[in-house]
Amino acid sequence: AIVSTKSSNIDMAGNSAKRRLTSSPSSLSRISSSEDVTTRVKRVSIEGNIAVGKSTFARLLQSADEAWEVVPEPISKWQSIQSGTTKGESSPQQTVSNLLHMMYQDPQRWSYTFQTYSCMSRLRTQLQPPPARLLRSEGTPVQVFERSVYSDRYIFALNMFELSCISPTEWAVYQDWHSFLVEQFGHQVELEGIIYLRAPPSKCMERLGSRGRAEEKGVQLDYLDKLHTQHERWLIEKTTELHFEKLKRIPVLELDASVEFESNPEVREQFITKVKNFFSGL
Ligand code: UDP
Ligand code: D5M
Ligand code: MG
Repeated sequence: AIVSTKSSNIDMAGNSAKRRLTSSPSSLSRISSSEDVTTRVKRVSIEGNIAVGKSTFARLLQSADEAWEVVPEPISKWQSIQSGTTKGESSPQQTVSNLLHMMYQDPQRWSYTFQTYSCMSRLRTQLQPPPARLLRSEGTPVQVFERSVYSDRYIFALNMFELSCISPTEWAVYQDWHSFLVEQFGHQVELEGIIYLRAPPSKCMERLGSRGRAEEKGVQLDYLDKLHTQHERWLIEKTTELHFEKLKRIPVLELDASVEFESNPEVREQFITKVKNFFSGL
C-alpha cells in the first residue's frame, strides 16, 4: 500500500538547434540579451525519492552561486487546487481541493488526475525562461529544477501503472499526450544534466517522518522501496525504457544523500564542489 489510513479503502499491492524562448511578451521583456546568451544557460533537474532532501539541497545550491537559479517543485499548487483559473476572470479564486491528499487517500480514483496536473505544472515550470540575472552572470549559468516532466513519467506515473492505480487505458492515454507534449516543446523542456540524490528508502522514511507533511502521514516504507527501485532502474541501471533520445544520453551526477548534509558544512562543501565540476562539464 502507498498509505495506511483509516479512510483509505484502497489496497495497492503492488540539440543541434538552439533552444527557443517562450514568445510571450512578459517573458521577452525579461530577456534583454540575444538568444545566443540564453542558450548558455544549462538546465538540470534534481531527482530522488520522497524526502531524500531535494528541497534542502536546492536551497543549498541557491545560496552557493549567483549564477544558479533554483526552481522548486510546485507542490503548493497540488495541495490547493483553485477554481476559476481562466485569465481575466473577475471572481476571486477559491481553493477547491487538496489533490495531493486525495491521491494518497484514494490512489485508484485520483492517480491519473494527479499525474495530469503534476505534469502540466512541471511543464509550466520547465518552460520558465531564465531570469535576466543569470544571463548577466560571469560563471556557468544554470537553472536547477526540483524534479522534471521525466520523473513524472518514468518514476511516478510508471509506478502507479505498475501498482494498478493507473489502468492500462489511462497509461496509454498518459504516454500518448506526454510524448506529444515533450516532443512539441522540444528543446524548451530538454535538460542537460541530472543530479540524483540517492539514499536508502529507510533514510527517506526517517526524513519523511521528521518533516511531518500531513498528506504523507500514511506513506509506507514499501512505497518508498518501489520508488527507489524506479530511480535505480532509470538513473543507475539504465533499464527503464525511455522515449526521448537526449534523455538516453544525459549525464547523471550521483550524490550520496544518506549522509547528513543539511547540518554538516563539510559535506555541503563537498557536494557544492562536485556540482560545480559537473556543471562545468555539461
Ligand atoms: N533533512 C535532514 N538532513 C539532511 C537533508 C534533509 O534531516 O541532510 C530533512 C529536512 O530537514 C526535512 C526532510 O529531511 O525535514 C526532508 O527534506 P526535503 O523536504 O528537502 O526532502 P525532499 O522531499 O524535497 O526530497
Ligand atoms: O515530493 C512532493 C510530494 O508529492 C511527495 O509526497 C511525492 C508527491 N509527488 C510528486 N510528484 C508526484 C507524481 N508525479 N506522482 C505522485 N506523487 C508525486 P517531495 O519528494 O517531497 O518533494
Ligand atoms: Mg521537496
